[in-house]
Parts: sequence; C-alpha cells; structure tokens
Amino acid sequence: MAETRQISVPDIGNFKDVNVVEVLVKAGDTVKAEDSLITLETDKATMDVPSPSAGVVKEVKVKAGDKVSQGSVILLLESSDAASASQENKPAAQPAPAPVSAAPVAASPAPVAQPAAAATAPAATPVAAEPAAAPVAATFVQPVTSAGKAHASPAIRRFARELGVEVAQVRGSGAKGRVTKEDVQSFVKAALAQPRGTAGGIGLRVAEMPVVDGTTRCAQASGAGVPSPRLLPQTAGFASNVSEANFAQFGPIETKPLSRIQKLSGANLHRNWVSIPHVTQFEEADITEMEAFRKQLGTEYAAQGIKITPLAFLLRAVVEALQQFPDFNASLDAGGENLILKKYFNIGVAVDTPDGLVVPVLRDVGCKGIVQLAKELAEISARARDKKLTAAEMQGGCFTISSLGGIGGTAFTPIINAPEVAILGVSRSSMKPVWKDGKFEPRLMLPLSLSYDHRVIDGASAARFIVYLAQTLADIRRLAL
Ligand code: CAO
Repeated sequence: MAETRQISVPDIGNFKDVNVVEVLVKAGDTVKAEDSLITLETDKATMDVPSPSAGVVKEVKVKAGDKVSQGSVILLLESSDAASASQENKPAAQPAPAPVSAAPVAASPAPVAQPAAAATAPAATPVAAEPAAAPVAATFVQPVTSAGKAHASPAIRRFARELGVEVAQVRGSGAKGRVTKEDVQSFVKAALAQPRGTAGGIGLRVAEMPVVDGTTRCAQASGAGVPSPRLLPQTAGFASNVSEANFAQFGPIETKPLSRIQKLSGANLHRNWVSIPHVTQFEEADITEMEAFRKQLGTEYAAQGIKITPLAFLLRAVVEALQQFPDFNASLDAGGENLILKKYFNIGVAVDTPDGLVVPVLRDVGCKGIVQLAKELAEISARARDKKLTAAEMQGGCFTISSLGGIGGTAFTPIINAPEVAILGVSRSSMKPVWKDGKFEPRLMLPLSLSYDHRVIDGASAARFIVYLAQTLADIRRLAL
C-alpha cells in the first residue's frame, strides 16, 4: 500500500548547518533506492544524500541555499514498498551520504549558493540542442533530462557547477553512463567551439553569478573557441607545463587554493571575456561641484553614521544615463536576435571581499535619493564582506558599476557582467589643470571606463552615453530634472 513519509538528512558526522548546494529531484519525480536527492557541501566536503527507498517525490522541503543538519526533513516520499518503509523509520537504515569528494573545498559559504540558485533563474531555460552536425556535438546532444537523472559523483557535480554546466546535459561515458570529469571538460570545450548563438542551446548554465564579470548568458557567446588552459592541461601546449612539480624545478613554491568565489568567478570571467566582444570607452567627469556638495552632505549626515561616497552619486547618474540610452539597460535574448530592454533599474556594485569579488544588486535605484543609496551601499557592502548576501541579492542586475576609486589607479577595463551589456569602471578622482575660459583652472576630474558589448552597442552610442554621464556628474542639478 502506498505510504507517504518524511525523508530526513541522515547522520552526516559532526557537521551542522550544512549548505544545500543542489536539489536533484522535484515533486512528481520517481526515484529508486540510492538515487541522490540533494547535494550538501561543507567547507571540507561535498556529499549526496541518497534516497532510502524507491518511490514518488510528493513534496520537496528544501531548496538550494538552505542549511540543514541531521534530522532536517528533505522531502515527502510516497512509497509502495512496505518493507523499505518500516526500515526507513529507523535512522540507521537510511543509507549514509555518498562519500565525500576528494578535492578540497575553499571555505566561503554564503554567496556561493549562487550556482545552485542559478539553476532556478528564469534565464536558465535550456534551449533545444543543436542537431549533431559538428563532430564535437556528439558529447552533448543528449536531450535535457531532470538533474536527478544524471549520474555523477558529488565531486563531478561540483566541478560542473563551477564551470556553469548543467550536469544533466552532459553525456556520461563512465560505467553505467556516469558523467566523468573528462565528459564535463569535453562538454565545455565543445560549447566554447560552437558558433555564436548556439552555446545556450547546449546547456551551459544561463544564470547570474556573484561576480562582476560573472555569468551567464553565454548563450549569445562562445564564438571565440578559445579553450581554457585550465580545462586542457594535457593538450594545450604550454599548459601542460602548468604544474607544481614543474615550477618546483626552478625554486621553492607554495600552493594556495583559490577561494570558492574565485573559482566560480574565474570560470565566468573567462567565459564572458572570450564570448563578448568588449570595447572600453574612457572619459573624465569634472566633479568639482559634486564633490563640494558631497562633502557638505557628508558633514550633515556623519552624525547619523551615514558615509556618502562618490559612488552614491554615480549610481543615480548612471540610471539617468540608462534612461536616456535604453540599449545599455538591456540583455540579448538567447538566440542573439533581439535585445530585451528592461524597464527597471537595478544596479550591481562590485564589492571586494577577502574571498573575492561579489556583485550585490541595488534595486530600483532611480526611485532613491543619494542619502538612501549611500545607506544601502554601505549596508550591502558590509553584508557582502560578512558573507551574508543571499543569492537573490546578487540577481536581477541591469548594469554594473565597479569602483576602484577608494583604492587608486587612473583607468581600467572592466569585464562585462553578462547577461548585461555594459559595465562602468570608476577610478580615483584627482585635481587637474583644465583649460577653461581662456585659462587653466584646477578641477577635480573623475576617470570613467565604460566597457560595452560591441554586438549590441556601437562606439558612437558608447561615447554619447559616457559623455552624457560625465555631463550629469559635472552638473548634478540634472539629476533633479
Ligand atoms: N575618487 C576619489 N575618492 C574616492 C572615490 C573616487 N572615485 N571613490 C571613493 N573614494 C573615497 C571615498 O570617499 C572614501 O573616502 P573617505 O574614507 O575619506 O571617506 C574612500 O575613498 C573609501 O571609499 P570606499 O571604497 O570605502 O567606498 P565606495 O562607496 O567608494 O566603494 C565599494 C564601496 C564596496 C564599491 C568598495 O569598497 C569596493 O569594494 N571596491 C572594489 C570593487 C572592485 O574590486 N572592483 C574591481 C572589479 S574588477 O576585478
């Protein structure tokens, strides 16, 4: 007789409040005993929790990003197997989680729930696979199946997640169709070699990642076909020399693991860099008057503990420019044929944290004043540095600002945070002699660097955008128009 019962997290050793990084089943799925239900990740290991019996999933009680401990309810399972039912109520009868992954995992918990969350992002809808015309396609023409049907170890799932690959779309060449590391690598190589517009169709995860250059909609991308040396250690010529053993021949070395955020952002940086034709336009804004006003505001609000930096003004001015130039507040659609213009103005801000770069998103910036934005900026940067950002706080951005103004430097070329089409880099302002009304005057000049996707934005538009932005900053009364 069918019976519905709770399936809980079994004994997972001393671990408590462990991150759920992937939910592998959904309501309605039929599972066999030992099928993986969820993937958990601690700072030391990744493990799959298997189903104790066969049955149909009635309701899933956890989602990616949740934290669980032994006894936390994972899901309700309807089973007709009375024998397994009676066993299952005894905690010891539930299979132990799959063995921990061999590779060490960098400890950087909160923001890195992204990849899992990304699986539910609206943009993640897979596109039908291309017919297997090109030989390389052979490894990934398998139709999309539910994630739960893909057989892969936790380590391989994690590896795939880090590269933004839906493991369910990779054809497994291992025993009983298990997906191996080489399968994932071949999948990525093939994706990068695809002509423009097809990569999204073969399942690189389209999602929003917590990095400035992060992400995703590689859908329109990937024409460059430039393989990552890291992906091709054996075949990429010079890359075969990249190993600790080789470096050690020449002198002492130390191996420092990349943080999880660095690994995630690295894959996305690389993807965006090779897949988007970047051009960077530079400009300097005269912020002499803005700075005087900022200082005045700063004095007024210091008592309330509110610090007003130039970035608050930039956020508002950028929205002003986006309203004037809507193509900058847009994304290409998956086929690369249409521009999706956004009618909302959510701005991502790159925040430097000890574990790497993350990009929280400030919502509806156009509806907020400078002081409110300064407050929100301080709060969200503090949350980013304390690793308290949620996945949702890093999604839904339209345009990103990366400010190195607090540090220094004269200009840089930021990498676009796809699926956005442009990003503004801000460097440190400095006093310069500016020729004005027949004489040199000392003016405070702010260097701006606008990188844009040349498939979507042409050079003239970019120049107009940045000039408009500079004019707005030079005369902030324009923000009130
Ligand atoms: N010119 C001159 N001074 C500037 C400035 C600029 N463009 N921008 C900020 N400053 C000043 C601020 O006014 C502040 O001065 P005081 O300490 O005297 O008040 C100081 O520099 C420090 O500012 P801040 O960096 O703390 O604050 P912010 O609002 O400018 O920036 C944040 C916040 C979170 C964006 C920043 O701290 C940060 O993390 N930046 C790094 C982003 C990054 O790494 N980008 C690179 C991405 S590509 O890899």
